[in-house]
Parts: sequence; structure tokens; C-alpha cells
Amino acid sequence: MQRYDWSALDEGERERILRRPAQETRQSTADAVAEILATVRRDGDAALRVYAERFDGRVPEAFAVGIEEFDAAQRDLAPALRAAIDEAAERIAAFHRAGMTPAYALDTADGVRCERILRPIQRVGLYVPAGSAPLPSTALMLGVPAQLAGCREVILCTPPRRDGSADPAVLYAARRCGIERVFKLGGAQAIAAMAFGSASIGKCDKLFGPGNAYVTEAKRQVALIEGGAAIDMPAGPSEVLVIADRGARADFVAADLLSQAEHGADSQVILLSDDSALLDAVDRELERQLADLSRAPTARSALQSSRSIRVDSIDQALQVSNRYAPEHLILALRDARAALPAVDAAGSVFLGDWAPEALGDYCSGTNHVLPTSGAARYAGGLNVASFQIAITVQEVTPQGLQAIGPCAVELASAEGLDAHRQAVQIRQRALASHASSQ
Ligand code: HSO
Ligand code: ZN
Repeated sequence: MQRYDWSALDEGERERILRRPAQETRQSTADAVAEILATVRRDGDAALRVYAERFDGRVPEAFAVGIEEFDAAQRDLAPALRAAIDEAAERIAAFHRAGMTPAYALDTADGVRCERILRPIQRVGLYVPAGSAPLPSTALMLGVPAQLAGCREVILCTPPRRDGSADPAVLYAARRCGIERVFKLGGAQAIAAMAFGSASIGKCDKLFGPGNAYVTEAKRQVALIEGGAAIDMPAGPSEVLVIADRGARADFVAADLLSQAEHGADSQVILLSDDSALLDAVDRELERQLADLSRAPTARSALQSSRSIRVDSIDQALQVSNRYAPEHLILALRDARAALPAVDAAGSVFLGDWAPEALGDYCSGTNHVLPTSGAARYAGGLNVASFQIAITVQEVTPQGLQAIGPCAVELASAEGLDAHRQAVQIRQRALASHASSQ
């Protein structure tokens, strides 16, 4: 890791070391994606078959996973993995259920009742990547809140494996969330199919889930196209920022940094400490632990561009963290809870020595689809509300119209919108003539 001393840096250098590498999509990627979207929109399943042949090397008999494949996945999956998926799903459901916002109603004036009611987004599409590893945990993080929201149609696309089958753990996790429509389809063409619909794949209102550069670019483009689909959030490379104090264990800290670094060479890893000896110890631990990691080359290249920063105090570390707004923030502090009020921007926070990010990734109950690239400054992670529409309602009695009508008339006059004013006054007059005729 490259080492810096925060107080010794000038403003420009501070800015530079906290900057994420530019996520500019190469024009060639954007063009290739645009072509795939247009072709799938025009030719539907026929285009999906052409792309399956080109990118996966085979055209499946059907994109949809059949009941036999679901059953086989359930039967063949190791019982311990099945149990872990069940256990994780239950905790994720418990936490997400508790966070659901209730409908509410309030009388804002006599005879004026305002309400907010919630409806599930009707048709949602989930994307579960399989690039460097199949991610059944992602199927749970998307599927559980979709199920709690009560979305009527939930479809899931995941790339096929080499033998043309879908990953059994992903299938088991999907079924666990009540998802029966799974398609063996990956890449930009999967996003196109869900956004525009085809003979075999239903059109979706909103798309969710992470993916590679093509998937991410496809989501970005369909969100801008008239008649496309909304998306959950733009997904950049995964990030962790760790703040560790003198008492932190270097082996724990190193393990957390590596668990982020192994995701991809572009993973963002930052360590802040007020203790230089700890920073040195973490460097040594990284080397030691890297020796046994199956994905060491990936982790190593992510660490090459990662930063280890000495700060004057933990307060200063928290300021740096707020400026960076990390997707994951680990507070490896003796009193981590006491630091929490100073956290203004982060996707998910892990308090103390015993809360590795890996628990949040899988099974603590929080969601692992979180804002990256600094989006934690203004947005939170995925939750049940991401799968819902909040609809407001107002119900007004004659008395209510009399109570608040003059306010609307005044504002309509100020805006010069006579029809607005008239819509209120026509009712005021009706009420007045009704009253005088009594
Ligand atoms: N850390 C990733 C999620 C993940 N980790 C899935 C393991 N599996 C992004 O938050
Ligand atoms: Zn992870």
C-alpha cells in the first residue's frame, strides 16, 4: 500500500489521493452496448440467441430455467450451503422487514386528510453476476427485499456456466425468495431483455443488481432511453475504508482489506490510523496473508493503488472518511460506537474488531448493494423502499375546501395561473350558493 501522512499533504494532494480512478467507460464499450440494446429491442429472442452464441459459445434450448433444473439444484446442493443460504435469508428478511416504512395519514386541516400509501413496483428485474464467481449472496440481497415489497413479477437473469446450466446456489437462493422465473442470460443483452422485454422475457419497470462494465453501462443507457427501465443505482468498483486505532489487531485489519481487494483489481482500499506502528504491522500482515490467498494476484493489484494514511487523530480520520464517503466503513476502534455520531457519509458501517465487512456481505442482515464512487454522500443502500412506490393521497370535505381554498387562490393568483384559481373558486361559489339556498 502507498503510505501518506495526511497533515503533510497540501489540499491538491489530499484531493488526489482520495480521488477514485476515473470511471470513464471506453467509447468502444458504450458503442458496443448501444448496439446490443438496439438489436435486442428490435429482434427480441432472435437477438438473444445470436449473442448467446457469440458470448457464451452456445445457444441454450431455452433461456428460462425449468422446474427440473430448479429441483436438481435444490437436491444436489451441499446441505451445509443450503442451510447457510436459509440462515442468511432469514436474517436479511428480519432486518429488512423491520425497516419497512409504514403508510401514514394526517389531517393537515379540518376536512383535509393527506396520506402516503405504498405499492410494490409491479415488474422488477434482478441481475446476479457470475463473472469471477457466482454470487448467491447477491441473489438474496436483491430477492429478499423484492419479496417483502410484494413485487408481482420478479425475474432474475444470471449468466450460464460453461456447461449451459445456471449456478445451483443462485437458483436455490432465488427460489428461497419466491423467484420462479430465472433466465440464463448475462451481459448487456440480459439488461436489454429485461428493459425492453422479448417473447420469453417480460419487460421490467426497474432493474437491480451489480455487474461488469458492460452490464453497468447497459443499465446506465436503458435508464436514459425513453421506454427503457429505471435502475437501482450506478455501481462502481467496491470500496472499503478502515479506521484503526492503536489497539486494533493488524491481522484483523489486513484480512478486511484483503477481503475487499480480492473482489477485483479495481477495488478501492483505504486504511487510516493515528498509529504508524499499526500501519507497518498491517503491511507485514498483508504480505503474510497474501501468500495463502487463492486470488492473490487480483488482491495484489488492487493493493498497488490502495492507500495507507497516517492521521493525527481519529477525529481527523473521520473527517477524511466523510470526505471520501466510502461504500463500507470499518471502525476498528476501542470505542467504535462513540465515533458513530461523527459519521456523515458511508454506505454501511462496521463497528469494532468483531464486525468484518464479510459478515455484512453475507449474513448479518444488512444489504450489500451499497452506494459506491462517493454516492454515499447522498444515497443509502438497497432496501424494501427501493422496490416500492410511495403514492400520496388527499381527501377533502367541503369544510376542508373552505379551510384551505383561500390559500390556493392566493398562490394561484400570484403565479398567474387562472385555471388553477378557478378550479378552487368554482367550488367555493358552489358551496356559497348551496349555503344561501338553505
Ligand atoms: N462486497 C461486495 C458484496 C459481496 N461480497 C458479495 C461477497 N459477495 C459489495 O458490497
Ligand atoms: Zn465482498
